[in-house]
Amino acid sequence: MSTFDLTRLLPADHFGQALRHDVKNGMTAHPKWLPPKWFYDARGSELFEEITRLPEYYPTRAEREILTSRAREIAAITKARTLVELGSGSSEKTRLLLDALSELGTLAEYVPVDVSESALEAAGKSLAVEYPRLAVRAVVSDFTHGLGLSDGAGGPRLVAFLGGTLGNLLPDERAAFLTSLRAGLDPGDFVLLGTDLVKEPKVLVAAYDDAAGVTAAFNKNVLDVLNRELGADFDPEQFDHVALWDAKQEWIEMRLRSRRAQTVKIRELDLPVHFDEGEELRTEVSAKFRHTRIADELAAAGLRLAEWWTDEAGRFGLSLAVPA
Ligand code: SAH
Ligand code: AVI
Repeated sequence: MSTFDLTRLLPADHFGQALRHDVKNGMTAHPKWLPPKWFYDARGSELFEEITRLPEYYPTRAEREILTSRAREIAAITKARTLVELGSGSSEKTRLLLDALSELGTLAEYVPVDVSESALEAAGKSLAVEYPRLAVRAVVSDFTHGLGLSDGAGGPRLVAFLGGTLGNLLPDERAAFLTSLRAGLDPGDFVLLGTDLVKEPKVLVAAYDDAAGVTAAFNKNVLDVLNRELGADFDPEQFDHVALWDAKQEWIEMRLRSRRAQTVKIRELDLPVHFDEGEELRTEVSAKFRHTRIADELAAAGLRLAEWWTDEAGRFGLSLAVPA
């Protein structure tokens, strides 16, 4: 019998208040910035799915390649009864894990966790039909605000964090996130972490500045979110999409560059925001990793890297970690 339910973990007004706080904080900072989680309204989630199919955006294909060849091995090692997935989005690649764990016969529950309720609804409903013996218990939450990892159907639990989304956290957020993830684990649980790897800047920049302009639309969509949710009057046409490689930090930065001097009003915050001509608003960092840095950051959070796989071309890494 298939089950799908959806729980909102945070209080009803959480996201509204958090958006107000982040926008006030980021728009009055120098340089201006916004956290990338605000990309993902229903349209942003759809645009991200479109990005995953672009010829330039290799991470999804590379991670799928690894999961295709390793899912059975991951199932055999973890024997997971509960699969929790953070930032699950469409759960598209996750099906490889669900298939392998179902085939092994250990899996009872899948817990996708995401800020995007529309993505959870769409994915959860089809998964419940595709996997009739699985309980799908979606959770709308922000994984940077405490994980509240439920026991689900019980251990062992496999907590998957795929797609390279860890790289969208700033270094201090990343350390806090990994520490809180570790604190929520029991002995015998596992973490499966997907991370994009450092490579030629030309390849990286193209992945974030595609010829068809889908990433530009994804980037500008955050302005539509602010217009709708906070009564702002951004004209997305007056901003250019920028993607650049920061070789020192080893991350891609996405920015929106003001085409002219302009003052935008954010009505609900009673906040005028002035942009000089050419001034940039940082909307995302996407850190790229090396094997050693992943092992070190996991170790600093009390996690031991147990297995490490890459795709054939060495573009993307998948780590299996355990409590140290
Ligand atoms: N895991 C999928 C989707 C990656 S896109 C894949 O590999 O293709 C990133 C996902 O993380 C989006 O669905 C977005 O809504 C979600 N997300 C981003 N920040 C989040 C946060 N702070 N808390 C919970 N989910 C978040
Ligand atoms: C979700 N995350 C890992 C994506 C990335 O590649 O950093 C988001 C994205 N931003 C632009 N394109 C895709």
